[in-house]
Amino acid sequence: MKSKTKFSNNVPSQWCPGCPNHLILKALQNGLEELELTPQEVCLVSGIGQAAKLPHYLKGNFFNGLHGRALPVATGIKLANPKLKVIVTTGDGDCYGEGGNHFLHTLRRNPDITLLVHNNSIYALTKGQASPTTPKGEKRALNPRGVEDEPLNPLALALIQGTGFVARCSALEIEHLKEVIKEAINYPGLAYVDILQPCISWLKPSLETLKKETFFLSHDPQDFEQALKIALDPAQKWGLGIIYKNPWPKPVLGEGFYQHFSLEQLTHLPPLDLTIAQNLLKAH
Ligand SMILES: Cc1ncc(C[n+]2csc(CCOP(=O)(O)OP(=O)(O)O)c2C)c(N)n1
Ligand code: SF4
Ligand SMILES: [Mg+2]
Repeated sequence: MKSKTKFSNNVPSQWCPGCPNHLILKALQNGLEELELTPQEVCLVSGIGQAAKLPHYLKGNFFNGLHGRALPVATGIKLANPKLKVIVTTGDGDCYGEGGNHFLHTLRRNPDITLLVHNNSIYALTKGQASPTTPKGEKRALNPRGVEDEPLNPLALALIQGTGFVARCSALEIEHLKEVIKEAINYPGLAYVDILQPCISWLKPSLETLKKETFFLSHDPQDFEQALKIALDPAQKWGLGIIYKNPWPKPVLGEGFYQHFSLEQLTHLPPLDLTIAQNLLKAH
């Protein structure tokens, strides 16, 4: 794994030394380089949180917006310029909590973007409060008697919403992570990767737990029923790999628009919409 790529920049990192977010960044930079992409062809989109800082440290286009709002922005960017590789980097709080509504609707809309969730099961930036993926019973400063809610199962949710590419990776398995990221970027449609990312300051889960418990899955990722079983089975919660990859990708958001309308047909639209439509057709 190269430490310097054409996606490296010199922005000083605000992450704790030793945070596995550094490994996710490295896997992404190397993956993009191996795909022979240029910084001009990539657009990173994020909200707020430690995970959401990743676009600051990668050379390329980026949009750093409001907490939880990365997915609708990324969808808009992809529709406006379908040639860009659009990648969202977000945390479990940002994506499943504050942005839960956007997560749900992006899953069913199927824009052709890549979604990387740094899942440390806490709100790390704001000092370790419980997030939607914090295990039940876990004691936190604001939950001194333990979290009462059942954790969200975002992988199962993504599967039942018809997401074509669903994977679980570990930030500590950096080569594997890089390969899955490359496959996700090349997948036509929403490709979603939940990345187990221990936070070494607030310790969820510990590095040792992650190293000890994770294993590589060996099922057929084209088998939807098997994929759903894995996502629902607590005994498989440390299983890493592509859980599901639909070999018959669904149409992506916007595809119908580009395929079924000509510029002539669009001349009946009101002036503002016509300008947007012309730009879209030119970009495609
Ligand atoms: C609307 C809004 N609510 C709350 C916050 C405070 N806030 C900033 S980051 C964050 C949690 C981020 O958690 P996560 O997405 O899991 O990222 P991590 O820091 O764990 O990588 C919160 C609650 C905010 N900035 N904006
Ligand atoms: S607080 Fe946790 S997630 Fe944030 S940079 Fe430090 S180790 Fe990483
Ligand atoms: Mg988090």
